[in-house]
Amino acid sequence: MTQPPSIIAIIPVLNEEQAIGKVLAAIPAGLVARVIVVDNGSTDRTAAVAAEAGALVVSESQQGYGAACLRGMASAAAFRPDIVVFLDGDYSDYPEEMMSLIAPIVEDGYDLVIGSRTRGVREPGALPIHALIGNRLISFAVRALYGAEYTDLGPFRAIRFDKLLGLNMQDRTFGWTVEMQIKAARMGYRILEVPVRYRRRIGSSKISGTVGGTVRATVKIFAVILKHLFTGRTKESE
Ligand SMILES: Nc1nc2c(ncn2[C@@H]2O[C@H](COP(=O)(O)OP(=O)(O)OP(=O)(O)O)[C@@H](O)[C@H]2O)c(=O)[nH]1
Ligand SMILES: [Mg+2]
Repeated sequence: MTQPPSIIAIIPVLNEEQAIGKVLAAIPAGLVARVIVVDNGSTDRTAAVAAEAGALVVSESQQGYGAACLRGMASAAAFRPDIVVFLDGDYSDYPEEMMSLIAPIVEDGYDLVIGSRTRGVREPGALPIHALIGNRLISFAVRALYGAEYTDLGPFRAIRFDKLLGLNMQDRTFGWTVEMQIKAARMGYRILEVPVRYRRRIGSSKISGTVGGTVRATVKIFAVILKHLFTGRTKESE
């Protein structure tokens, strides 16, 4: 890895005009070469606020968390980064903790570092009980099926860019995070979880704040887990 490493942050956003400015302001100065904000069809001033704060704003018209992350990856490629960091644009993550995700890659040779909200301190209500239960069930299933010791599917994560490309990411919705974790485990990547803090989002909740949204996301994630289990078996038996 070149010294110092080139780091790009990718933030998918859908109507986060109240939050995105605070997220961008909290990213440690000088740590990242560029912040890419992927506007996923916002109808508010999200894109303008992000551009005013100095981010590179790109747009992805097809909605979905994974679609936005894939667009961010495609834009990041032009910068030939060593490492990319993903985080949410709703101010739930603490961008000032970014170095704790990057340091294990730079100093200790990890490929993927995931910020675990269950290992970290959460503001009451930031991860409602149904979201915690969904998260537990998923982590348990991934451990049972793939042997990977994950405790969370948190959005705040850093990964070597070459290793990310090697995963051939496909999921265009909320299966994106678990897809990355399953594939990284299967590829034998060096993976680390570090505790991160998590607070209540700014703006209205779209997924985990509602039981219906959480159930839909959990079902989707289980579908991804099973799909990869089946695909892996097929490949192994070829
Ligand atoms: N829900 C949703 N979020 C998107 C989409 N595209 C990008 N995002 C952004 O992805 C990040 C994660 O989405 P959130 O809605 O915060 O999902 P969550 O944290 O599970 O749930 P809540 O914070 O309760 O809404 C946020 O920065 C969103 O603005 C999309 O199509 N749907
Ligand atoms: Mg959120």
